[in-house]
Amino acid sequence: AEAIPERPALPLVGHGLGTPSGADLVFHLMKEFKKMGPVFRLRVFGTNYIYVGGLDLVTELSDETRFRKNTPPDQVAARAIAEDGLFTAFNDEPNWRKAHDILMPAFSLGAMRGYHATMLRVCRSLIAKWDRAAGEHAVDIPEDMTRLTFDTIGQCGFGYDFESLRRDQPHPFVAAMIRALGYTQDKVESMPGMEVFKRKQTEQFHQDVKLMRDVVDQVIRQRRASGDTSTDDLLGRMLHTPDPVTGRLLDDENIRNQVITFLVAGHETTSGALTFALYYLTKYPAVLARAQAEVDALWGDTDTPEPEYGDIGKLTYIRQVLNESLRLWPTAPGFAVEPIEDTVIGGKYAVRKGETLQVVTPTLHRDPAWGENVELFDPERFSPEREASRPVHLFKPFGNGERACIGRQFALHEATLLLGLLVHRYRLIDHADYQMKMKFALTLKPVDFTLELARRTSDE
Ligand code: MNH
Repeated sequence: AEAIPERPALPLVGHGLGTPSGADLVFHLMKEFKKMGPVFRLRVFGTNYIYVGGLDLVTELSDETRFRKNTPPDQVAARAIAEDGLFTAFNDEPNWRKAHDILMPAFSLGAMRGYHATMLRVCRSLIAKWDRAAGEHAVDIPEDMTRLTFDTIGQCGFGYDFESLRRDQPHPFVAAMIRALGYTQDKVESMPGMEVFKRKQTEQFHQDVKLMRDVVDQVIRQRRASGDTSTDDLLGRMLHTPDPVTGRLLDDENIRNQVITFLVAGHETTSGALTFALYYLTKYPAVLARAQAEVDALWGDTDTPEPEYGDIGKLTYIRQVLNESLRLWPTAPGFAVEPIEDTVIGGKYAVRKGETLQVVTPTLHRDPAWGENVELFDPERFSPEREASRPVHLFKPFGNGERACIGRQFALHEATLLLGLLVHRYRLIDHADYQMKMKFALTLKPVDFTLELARRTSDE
C-alpha cells in the first residue's frame, strides 16, 4: 500500500499553522484537492484527517458493506449539546435505531402532505413581513430565511410557535445555539487544553446549553399540558409511539436530545440553501425569469396563490435551481465515514477500521464528471434527461446511506414552496450589488446579503 498524500508536517502542530478555520477552511480544502489529488491527509495538532473529494473514491466510500458513518471531531464536540440525538449519535448507541425507526414515518414523502398547510402558513407570515418592506427598506435574506425555517420546524415538528417572524432579534434559542456551536467548533480547532484559558466562554457555553434545554423543556411541557396524545408530528411520535422492535418509548432525556437536534439540524441547513438559491436567482436573471414563468403557469397572476401539496412536485425548475445551489454550496459541506474493517481504498491506500474519512462535497460536486465549467451555476445540470445519466454518487448534499439526512424531503418541500411563492410575488433588487461572503459554523451560509423588494406587476 502507498501512503496517503500529505504535505510535510511539523512535529506536534502538524499542518495546524497553515490551516485556516471557518469558511476559509472549506475553501482551503477545495484548493488543496486541486494540488494534492482526490485524497489527502491533514494533521491539525493531535487530530488526523483524511479528506476525500473525487467521484471514484466517494463511490467506493458509499458502499455500506465496507463503510459506515463516522462521527468526526466537530460532531463529537457538538455532543456536548445534542448528546445521542440522531445526528450526533454513535452507530452503536441503541437510541439511534430506536429513534430512527420511530421517526422515519414522519419524514416520508407522504408525511409532507400533513405539513404542507403549516409550511404555507409560515411562508405567508414571511410574505406579510416582506410586503411591509417592499419599496420601503431592504430585507436581510439569511436572517429572514433562518426565521422562516426555524418557525417551520417548530410548528411542523412540535406544534410550537417561536414567532421569529414577529421578532426584531433572532429567537434566544437561535442566538444560544450559534454561540454554543461556535464554542464547540473552536474547541476542536484550537490547541488541546486551551479551554482552561477561556473561562468566560465556557461559562457562557453552559448557560447557552441550559437555555436551549429550557426552551425544549417548555416545548415538551406545553404539549404534555395540552393533554393532546393524538397529534402525529415529531413530538407526538416521540411521546406516544413505542419503538416497533423493543416496544418501548424513547426516554425523556433522549426526547430532549432529539428536539434539540431537530431544532438545530432542521433549520440552519435549509436556511442556507434558501439563501444561496435566492442569491443565484438574483444574479441570474434568465434563471429567475424561467422560475417565474413556471409559477405563473401554475398560479397565474392572482394576488394570493393557494399552492396545493401536489403543486410542489410540479415546480420542477425551481427544484432544479435548489439542487444546483446545493451542488455549488452544499450547506452541510461534507460528511464522514469510517471503514468497518481495515481496508484499502483507491486500490492503494491502506485505511484503518474506525478512522475518519471526510468527504468534502463542494469538491465532489465539482468533479470533472459534472462536465465543463463546473463553477458555472446552471440548473440545466438537473434537467430530467441529465439526471437520468448522472453517476449515483456524484451529488451528495444529504450524505449517504442509512445515516443520510432524515429531513431531506422536509427541506425540499419547504424550500420549493417558499421559493415558488417569493419569485411569484416579488422582483428581487440587488441594491447593494452583493458580493458573496460566506460564514461556516457547522453549516455554510452567506452573510450580509440584503435585497430590496418590489411587488411584481402583471406584465413583468
Ligand atoms: Mn439534515 C443528517 C444535510 C435539512 C435533520 N443532514 C444530515 C446529513 C447531511 C444533512 C449531509 C448527514 C450528516 C452526516 O453524515 O454526518 N440536512 C442537510 C441539508 C439540509 C438538511 C443540506 C437542507 C437543505 N436535516 C434537514 C432538515 C432536518 C434534518 C430539514 C429535520 C427536519 N439531518 C437531520 C438529521 C440528521 C441529518 C436528524 C441525522 C440523521 C441520522 O444520522 O440518523
